[in-house]
Amino acid sequence: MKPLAALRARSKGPLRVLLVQLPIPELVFRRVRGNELVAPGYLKAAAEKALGGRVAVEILEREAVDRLGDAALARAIAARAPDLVGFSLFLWNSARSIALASSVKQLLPEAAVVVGGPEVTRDNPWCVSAEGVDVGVVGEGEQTFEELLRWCTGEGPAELDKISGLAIPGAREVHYTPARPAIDLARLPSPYLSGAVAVEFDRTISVETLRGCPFKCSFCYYYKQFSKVNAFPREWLREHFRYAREHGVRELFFLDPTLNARPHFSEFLDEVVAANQGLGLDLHAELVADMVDEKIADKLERAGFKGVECGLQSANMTALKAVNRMCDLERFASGVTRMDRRGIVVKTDLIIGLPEDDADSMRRSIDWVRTRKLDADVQVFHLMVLPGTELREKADTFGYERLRRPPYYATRSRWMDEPAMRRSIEHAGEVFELDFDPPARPLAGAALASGTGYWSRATVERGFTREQAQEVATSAANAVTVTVRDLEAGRVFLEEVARANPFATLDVLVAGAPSIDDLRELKEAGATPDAYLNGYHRFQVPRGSLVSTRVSALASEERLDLEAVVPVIYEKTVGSWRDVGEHLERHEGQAVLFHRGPGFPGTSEELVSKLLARDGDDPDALYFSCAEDARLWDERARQARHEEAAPEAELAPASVL
Ligand code: B12
Ligand code: SF4
Repeated sequence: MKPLAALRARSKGPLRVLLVQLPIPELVFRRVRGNELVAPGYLKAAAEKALGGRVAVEILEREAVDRLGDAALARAIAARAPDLVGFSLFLWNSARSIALASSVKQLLPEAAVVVGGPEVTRDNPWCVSAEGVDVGVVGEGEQTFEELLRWCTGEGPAELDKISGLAIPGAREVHYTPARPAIDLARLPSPYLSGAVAVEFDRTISVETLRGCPFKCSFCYYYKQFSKVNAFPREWLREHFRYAREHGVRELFFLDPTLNARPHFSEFLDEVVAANQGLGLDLHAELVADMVDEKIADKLERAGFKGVECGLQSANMTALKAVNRMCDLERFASGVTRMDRRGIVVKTDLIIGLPEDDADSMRRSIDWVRTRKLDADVQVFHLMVLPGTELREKADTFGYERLRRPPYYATRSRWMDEPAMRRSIEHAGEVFELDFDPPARPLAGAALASGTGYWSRATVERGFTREQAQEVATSAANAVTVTVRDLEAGRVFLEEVARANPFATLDVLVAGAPSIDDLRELKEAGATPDAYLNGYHRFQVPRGSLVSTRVSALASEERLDLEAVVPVIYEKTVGSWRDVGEHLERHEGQAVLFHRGPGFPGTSEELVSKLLARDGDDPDALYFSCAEDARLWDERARQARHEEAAPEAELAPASVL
């Protein structure tokens, strides 16, 4: 019997449900920001409200989803012995989640797997037809999920396909049941107020006040996901601010597609001003800048908005018209400037590759944003032909060649080929003096955290066997730093880590005196070509480069030959102040790593102060193997420059392996 049907036939105890939402992958192990478990929170709260004790819904905690590698995650899921596992699929996690579903089934063959989220659409059947998936939920999920769970507990219609909003995999194709109409948001319990999710370390909450969007930009899925624009009840806003006050929240993100696409926005802002009075939350939202006049800008400031995102996408009106996007360029610029003057940081978005945009018009758009000073914070995206969008339906008319799997990039249009797209991104980088999504530096410094059941950092010495590697590989984190001190043992180790964790990112530091071929071989051994970052960074790296496995060299002698190919970090064990000075002098302008020798006389405070006086202008160039040195360096050198903390400073140090 298939798992779903078997669930319906079972009789005893509550149905155990586990919800899993994997984060946006990172190149190095760090505290993940932004993986707010809002969707699982809604689903849990709605299911428990409707089914009471007949279901027990658990959300796999951030400590697990944000950190574990593929093998450890499969075990963590199986250990909870759920009857049903629900995955939230976004383009950054869909391939990984689906592979994970299949691994979970091997450990737990009776468990049923349900997928939902913006990847599950009628034109994107691959994520439902994949092995390991039993059923998909299309669009707004709460009501459909509730009915599906009822079905699993033996209630409701005998046939599954009587439930609206499902994608049911068949032998040949996926069968879609009728679309689910918009649900009554007044009945919906909140993920936060219900206690389904808690405030995390970043003290942020994400709140919707509207679902859907009245605009219909053809590249966007926001307005297609929810069948109409639907508002949450008025008290919802005040209740969430009250919750924020009681739970020490510092920042609130509105998830509404377009916060000001509503009648009476000015009155809505009055309510926000009142709710945030005396609380002082930093607020963030997406807005249409054209609709921000002086009065609205004043109210945004008074309400506590610190950051807003405004999509310009292109300054070429023909391109905007081709994607049904309305914009008045002058009003857009005035709106952004008004907010900017009030200290609200405006993120202006541009998209490269829209229909009717060629290299010249893209160049003009970029230059326009620059000359109008709309680039205080700018994001340049590459066009994604997203599932469920009108643009995908019309893709052939526009001559799009595109990736059929995430991130669904357009690689050619009638107006631009791939080299032209790459040049546009380069041009944007030059004009805005930005490196978009720069990779985090290698974690060559202090030892990293190991949590219960996983490791994120390992040093492989001679004598480490394949059997040992196989055992260790199953508890790797989702991003690991491996220092290789023996080439053969390192190769075997990396092979096993990559095999057990095909979506992991591996940062490999090779010590000794490797040749370029050795480095190549290690990169191949640790390759995880299916990892999302390889697709995501496609336009920033040479064609075919593997981003998810990075190899750097740890050298004690000058290696100019390697410097042309990989990052090189010069390491030295220092026993005196003189050693420190010599190491810096010898490697001026290069990255250096200090190991504290046993007799080194200085405290962390002294070492960091001296180095700051000397080399404080490039915090990224200095690494420390002593955790306290690294922490202090980070605190002083970066904070002096108002920079975000380096990833290694964010997690408590502990040794591993
Ligand atoms: C917050 C947000 C982010 C956050 C991260 C969110 C996170 N969880 O980590 C940030 C700001 C980091 C982000 C970044 C990006 N985002 Co974004 N983001 C959103 C946003 C605004 C809200 C997501 C959300 O929580 N919604 C609220 C919940 C309730 O809705 P939901 O998640 O869809 O869940 C409902 C259903 O889908 C369903 N459901 C969901 N999961 C499950 C699971 C089961 C089992 C079931 C039954 C049902 C179900 O039920 C839920 C309740 O109704 C959405 C737009 C939107 N309004 O949804 C875009 C959206 C998710 N982002 C999108 C995109 C494209 C991006 C970027 C790739 C943009 C870019 N070009 O760089 C980047 C990612 C960068 C990268 N490195 O890849 C797309 C994703 C499309 C897709 N196919 O996945 C969306 C849909 C917007 C769009 N353009 O149409 N994003
Ligand atoms: S791009 Fe923005 S304005 Fe356009 S449909 Fe999507 S959410 Fe609405």
